Amino acid sequence: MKLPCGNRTLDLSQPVVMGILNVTPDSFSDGGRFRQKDTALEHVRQMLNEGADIIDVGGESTRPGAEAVSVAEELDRVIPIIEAVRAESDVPLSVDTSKAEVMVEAVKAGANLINDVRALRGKGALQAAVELKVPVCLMHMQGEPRVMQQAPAYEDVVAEVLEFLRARSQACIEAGIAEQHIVLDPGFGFGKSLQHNLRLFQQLEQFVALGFPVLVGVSRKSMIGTLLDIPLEERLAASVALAGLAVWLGASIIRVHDVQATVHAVRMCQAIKQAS
Ligand code: PT1
Repeated sequence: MKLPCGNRTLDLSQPVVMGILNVTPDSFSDGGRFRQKDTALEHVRQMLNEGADIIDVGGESTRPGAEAVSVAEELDRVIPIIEAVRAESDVPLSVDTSKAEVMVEAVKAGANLINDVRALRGKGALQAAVELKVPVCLMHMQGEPRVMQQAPAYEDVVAEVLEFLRARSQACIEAGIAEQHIVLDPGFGFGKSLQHNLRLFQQLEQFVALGFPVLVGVSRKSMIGTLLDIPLEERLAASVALAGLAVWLGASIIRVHDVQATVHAVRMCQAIKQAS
């Protein structure tokens, strides 16, 4: 499978690593926007050196408890960074947003893929994505980040998330998005208990069987923290193990903080998977 990305194409016949670039303000630093841009560019260069195939730029935190941000604030965070990365590299860039305005401006600034944790259900988002003609990642989330972990509930989490993604991909195709432009994501940690997340991961092959490339994002998430009772800084080994397992189960895009370790794990697992 190939995802067209501007001048380039992202070849998904082998799994690829997506490096996370958060451009949400860090309450512990007050570097200002200029230093933030420098820091972001440095981080992108490092991830590219470590073998990232695509960089995901996000200006809205969607971790549990996070508050919504305004369109103006999100544009302000994300657009200058996309422009700056694009000025020095033709790396495939995705924009992690649910807002139509941000999608439009981000693609104008050089983004190649829309990564939407709300699966284009936001106001104007589906129409914007249709008109922009770029690939989209549709993710499942129950509720909204601020409250999604309060009481996640399903009768059958696998069946419900599968049905949601099947319905959303169908709606996108009917609205005019090309079938070859769709990526699906079960949305680990988004309105899911530990047991829900474990079950979804165990059944990842059912998501792969829907016929679209599957993105998996579990890097440093609380499903690891809760199961192992360890803080964020100690979740590298488990994150890398899950990346390898995701590849084994057929995932195409692995979204991570720790690019180098993940690239090594992904390559080894893929080599074993394909050995003849
Ligand atoms: C993801 C993802 C994302 N995750 C896609 N985009 C985040 N396509 C942002 C926790 O439980 O998995 N797929 N964009 C980050 N969101 C979270 C959610 C971070 C849960 C942490 C947790 O710790």
